[in-house]
Amino acid sequence: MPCRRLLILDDELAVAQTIGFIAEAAGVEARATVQAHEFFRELAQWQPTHVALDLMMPGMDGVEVMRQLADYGCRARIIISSGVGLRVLDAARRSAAEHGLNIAGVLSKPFAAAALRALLADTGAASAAPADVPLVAAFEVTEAALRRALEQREFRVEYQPKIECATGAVAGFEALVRWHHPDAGLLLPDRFIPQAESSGLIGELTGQLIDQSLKWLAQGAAPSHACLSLNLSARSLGELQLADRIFDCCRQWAIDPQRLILEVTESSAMEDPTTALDLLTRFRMKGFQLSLDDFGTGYSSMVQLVRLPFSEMKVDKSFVMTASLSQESRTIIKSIVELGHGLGLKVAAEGVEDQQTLDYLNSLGCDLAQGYLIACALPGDEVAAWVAQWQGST
Ligand code: G
Ligand code: G
Ligand code: MN
Repeated sequence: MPCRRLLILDDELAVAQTIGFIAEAAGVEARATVQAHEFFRELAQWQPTHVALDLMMPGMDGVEVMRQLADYGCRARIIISSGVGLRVLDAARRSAAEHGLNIAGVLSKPFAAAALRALLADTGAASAAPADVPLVAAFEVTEAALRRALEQREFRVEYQPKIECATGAVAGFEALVRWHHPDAGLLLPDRFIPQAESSGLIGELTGQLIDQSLKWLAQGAAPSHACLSLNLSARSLGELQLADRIFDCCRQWAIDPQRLILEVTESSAMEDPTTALDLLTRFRMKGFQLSLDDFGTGYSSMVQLVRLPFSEMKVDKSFVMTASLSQESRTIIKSIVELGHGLGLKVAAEGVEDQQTLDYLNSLGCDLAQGYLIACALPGDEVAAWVAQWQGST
């Protein structure tokens, strides 16, 4: 049997893990997710041959997830599971099949391990789309493809909230780019930023994203004091006009430059510290804030770091995501918070996935937090509703 990969979406982690164990015991690789955001990320990156989807999830609509799967042209074999009655499951199966999805069958909860094994063993040989066909055809990110996408304005910014640890108040949003490709579906930045950099198109891409996100900020979906963080590529740090360009854009939309935080990574700031110092100084002189992203993963000289005019430091998510499990990660976070505060910087932690970690960060005096516990990156037109709901619950 060809290599089978099962991706599970079930809002109950224990159920998702149980399905995963049964699959693995049957020789199928499995990954469990509990949120649609995680699920679609894995879908794009891991390209499962099979998908197990819970239909009834509070706060998330399994039918909507199926519609999106159809939009992506998902070719994986889909197993629909749920505690609802068989008739509802069957209606869902028919609707999914009408959307062109490749349905392996339905699994009514509670289910027997054997029923799941039978559905996994069925690779749909009779169907037009064999299970080992990857979900998204290998899509090559070429310079021409990037140029076309820039012309067609296929790059869309999403916004991930950032809160104050101590009060839970919304402090700002990080702009994260996504590429909505008409055939390949949703592409995440790791798939195309390196190519945009090497083909010399990163400047134009950054320009479009700045226009888009500043316009969004000016429209007022975010609270009026909220900051907007923008990621700058290492390549952009050699472009001395960038500061003027962003400044002009602020003027166009009547945005106070102090509301913008420009994020650069530790390694890119250290690549050419002299040029970086020039550009970063110009940014600060124009009133922008500067953040040192992914801190703790690069190899920077402490001296260079102190010389560069940062206002914030972001603890890399690899430490934060593992804080509740690893004493080592907690020790690293504690040292970074102390270092940042010692240098007079605000410290933000990204990758906060559980309450225990947020409590720990708060006990250290860490200023800001960002992560799936709070929210994932949201489309611009969903932010106002998220803010209202967040403010109502804190
Ligand atoms: O959510 P996520 O997969 O979006 O982001 C992955 C990486 O892509 C992060 O390291 C982030 O810094 C980078 N990234 C996201 N948006 C942008 C952008 O607009 N410009 C640049 N240069 N990098 C970005
Ligand atoms: O710019 P930077 O490398 O810091 O980009 C942040 C990245 O982290 C993005 O890819 C974003 O989607 C991702 N991210 C944000 N919050 C979390 C989280 O809580 N857990 C995980 N695993 N990733 C996160
Ligand atoms: Mn970032």
